[in-house]
Amino acid sequence: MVTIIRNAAVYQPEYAGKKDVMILGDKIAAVGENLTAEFNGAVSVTEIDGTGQILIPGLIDSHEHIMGGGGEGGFSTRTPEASLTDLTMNGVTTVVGCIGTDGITRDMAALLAKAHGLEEEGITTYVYTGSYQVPVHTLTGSVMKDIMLLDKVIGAGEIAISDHRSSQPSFEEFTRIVSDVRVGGMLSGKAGIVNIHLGDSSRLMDLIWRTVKETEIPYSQFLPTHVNRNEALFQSCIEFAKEGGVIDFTGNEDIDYWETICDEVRVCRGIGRLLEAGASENSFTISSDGQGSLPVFNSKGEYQGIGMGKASCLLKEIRECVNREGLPLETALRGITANPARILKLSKKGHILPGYDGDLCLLTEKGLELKTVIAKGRVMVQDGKAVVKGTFE
Ligand code: FWO
Ligand code: ZN
Repeated sequence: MVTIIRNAAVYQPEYAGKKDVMILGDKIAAVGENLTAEFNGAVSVTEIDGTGQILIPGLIDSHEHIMGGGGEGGFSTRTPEASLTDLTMNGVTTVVGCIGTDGITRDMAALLAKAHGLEEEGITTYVYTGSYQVPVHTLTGSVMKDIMLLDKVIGAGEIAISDHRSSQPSFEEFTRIVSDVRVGGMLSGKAGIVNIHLGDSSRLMDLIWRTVKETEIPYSQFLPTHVNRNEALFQSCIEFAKEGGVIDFTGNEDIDYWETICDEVRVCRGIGRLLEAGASENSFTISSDGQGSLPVFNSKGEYQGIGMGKASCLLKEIRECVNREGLPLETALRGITANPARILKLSKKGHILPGYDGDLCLLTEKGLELKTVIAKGRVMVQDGKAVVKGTFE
């Protein structure tokens, strides 16, 4: 299978000019000008005209509830799982699945099965072991074993802190988990990332700060998420990023509504502020929290209502970064390509370079509308329509 995309504006995510990109099998074979493939007719070559379009790496969503989550308002508020096209129709070709508040009716066996299913359907999947809860609910009985022995497990999460739904881990419990994840990652050549769910409480990033100040554990072990959920939390997270940590913004499809009920920081403005404060353009990721619940509680912790995250927020946030915040496209794109690839140690993802996986998206130059999605060399979306669907779609 050979595909050549011609004359697109290539963002690797660094802007590389108008280029052709050749995909051979499931890998990017070449990036250059006037590329030709000579196979003496033995292999058919598909040509895609990228004129007037932007070619970017397939999106990496580092935090998505692929098998559903939620339930904070009772069983009828459990959220549905992601179908293949919930991801591909929004440009996502790599996803890290996680479990949230409900670590009982959602478990690691089911999460892994869902991740394997999506992989069979054509995209790349990983998972975090655990859920909000401490002790961590693993598959093998040990965080370290899960990371070392289960291919898809690249870390632990989303472990909840500073939240009324958290297990309220002590400092000792918390640092034990983080050190197990660190050593498990080290021994298996994986990232060993602890994906931390940050809640709305005034304790903010306290447990993470204490860990990096009082132990030998480096900033790079953490990927705290929902950093933009309120102003005070975001300020602490800016400091974390300035000191070399990476922080994960949660995209929001309906920020105009959320801004009226809380002081959530708009993702594009948050990234703008982060860079103005002197943090590196490698210091942030954006994830969707897709299929996760977005419950609303009042100040007494009483449940008020619920929404659901969607992978569609990712490209929407990129458009806002460019159109509303005036950020360069290549900087904004880092948050869903190069940066998650680096922090999660996905060495074949997140860049348009020879030898990397054939995960690509074509967007219109004007409007940044998604037209084509290729995952591991296979066209999944064409002219904005899904040409490959999940088994029951
Ligand atoms: C956030 C996932 C939250 C689930 O605080 O953490 O609940 O288990 O599906 N969502 N609880 C949403 C905010 C960032 C708005 C989750 C969810
Ligand atoms: Zn969360």
